[in-house]
Amino acid sequence: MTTDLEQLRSDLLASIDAAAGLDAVEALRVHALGKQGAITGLLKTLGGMSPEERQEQGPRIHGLREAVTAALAERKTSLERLALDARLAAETLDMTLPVDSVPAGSVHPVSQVMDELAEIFADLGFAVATGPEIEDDWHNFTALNIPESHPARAMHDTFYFPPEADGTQKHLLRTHTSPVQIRTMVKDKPPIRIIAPGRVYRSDSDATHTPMFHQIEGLVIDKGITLGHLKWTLETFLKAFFERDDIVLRLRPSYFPFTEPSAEVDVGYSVVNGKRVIGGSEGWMEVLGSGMVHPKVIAACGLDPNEWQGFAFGTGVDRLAMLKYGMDDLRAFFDGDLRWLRHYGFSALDVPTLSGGVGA
Ligand code: 2NL
Repeated sequence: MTTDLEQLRSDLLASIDAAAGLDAVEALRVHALGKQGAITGLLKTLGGMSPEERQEQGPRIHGLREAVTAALAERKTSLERLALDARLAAETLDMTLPVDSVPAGSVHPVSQVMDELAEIFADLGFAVATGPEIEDDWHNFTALNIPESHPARAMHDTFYFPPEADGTQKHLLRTHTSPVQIRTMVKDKPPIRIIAPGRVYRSDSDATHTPMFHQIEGLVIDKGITLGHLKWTLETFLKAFFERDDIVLRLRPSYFPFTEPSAEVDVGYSVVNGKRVIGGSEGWMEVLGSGMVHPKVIAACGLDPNEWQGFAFGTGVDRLAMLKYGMDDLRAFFDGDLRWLRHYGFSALDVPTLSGGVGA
């Protein structure tokens, strides 16, 4: 009996120790401690023993049951820990994997160009300003010296929201980013140097117009600002953006309600493989609108036009992207076609810098 118990104990403990999985541990528990189990069987024999025998065998059989129970629990815990370790190891992410070697999204050319513009103008001391896309009549038109009768205010150009319950304030989708500059002039003390890039909306849709497009405007307000500052700024910007030194500018008199005098900015282009590229002097292409900020606009923002002057300019970001990266269909910009995005998109790591070439 003694050797049988010792044998059973060492067999069971060895099997438990060698159990390969939780299923094997459970099978051993049933085998030893289940209804038909070996130890359960031994416990049942206690009832038929003489008191002396029971006094001797009882503690030994109970001791065996406790040892086996403890060994099962210990093996179970260690197997669970091994399983967790294996899972943690399997689910590890290798943070050192190069991002551009796996299939990933791309940066839209409009976003890339916006980043390039922010980088170039930051170097010239301009901050990026943003504002709401849902504007009111005053910030979008009135403060910019655009009269009630101006065609830009017509329903067919501007997306208006239904009137308020009291019939007053007309909300609209901003038709340009100028209201961002108005808000900055109202809020901040000059000197001001900002660019305002963002989405703008006009009720227009054909091969060359989309109802939503992207604009960037720039504004400088300071003392003693002249057209010379405007021309130098635009020339420096265009050279950095198109990454060429042979950029020539022509300022042509024009009209905007919010600038006086106003000038359209033409840039010299050349023809390469049948396509127009910026730079050289084979012809002129209109690229920006600009001018000296109208005194009425400065006054509308609560500043004294005799003390503060400035220049402003504006252009289409989508068009700048097309000119620089050679796309010829504006509508493709907003189709979300994956083949187009893969072809014209930029890597997330391709961050524009002045030293690396903004369009590197
Ligand atoms: C264009 C022309 C322009 C401005 C935008 C501006 C803004 C304020 C005051 C005065 Cl707050 N001017 N912006 C000035 C001249 C031209 O944009 O062709 N845009 C696409």
